[in-house]
Amino acid sequence: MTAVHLALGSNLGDRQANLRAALAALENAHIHILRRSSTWETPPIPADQPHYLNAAILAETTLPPHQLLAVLKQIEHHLGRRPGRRWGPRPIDIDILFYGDLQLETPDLVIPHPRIAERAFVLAPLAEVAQGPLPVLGATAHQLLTRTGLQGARRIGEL
Ligand code: A4P
Ligand code: MG
Repeated sequence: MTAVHLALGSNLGDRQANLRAALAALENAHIHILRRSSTWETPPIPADQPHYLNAAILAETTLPPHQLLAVLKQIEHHLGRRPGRRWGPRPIDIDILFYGDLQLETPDLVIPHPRIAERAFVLAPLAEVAQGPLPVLGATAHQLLTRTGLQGARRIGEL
């Protein structure tokens, strides 16, 4: 079993329902959720799209990294995501933030996720499920969040 941190985002349709459906689908795919963050509402980057709901989870899985990515893409497709522009609006996005303390750079999978340290929409929920120093990065999510500021992210309730 490997401990993995995943980030979830939704800015189309019933955003909270999309996040919850993703959690149920993860459990069905043998990705066992150990901790879940609150739901956060966050301003979109880039700005020309609806606001996001974001969340983060700590889970454990026996799936190797690329199989985990394949399962996440299947779940995204199942929940209605279709290919669109990069960083464009989507009913669900599920990213691998960390996979144990693995460092990986392949054309289709980079771990840790490259943009964690600069994004409050990732760090604010992550800080709720990852208390200690983050794998590879060394700092805690809370410390990184102190540097970025909340960037307009606000906790809106339970996931
Ligand atoms: N990929 C590489 N590494 C990873 C990883 N660690 N986890 C590849 C997941 N995927 C990874 O992703 C594009 C490709 O990245 C995948 O095919 C996979 O092979 P995608 O989900 O299809 O497209 P994307 O999400 O638009 O691209 P990307 O680069 O993952 O974007 P980000 O950085 O995730 O940004 N604003 C707010 N407020 N909240 C958000 O959640 N999300 C984004 C997406 C932009 N702005 C946002 C939010
Ligand atoms: Mg993504």
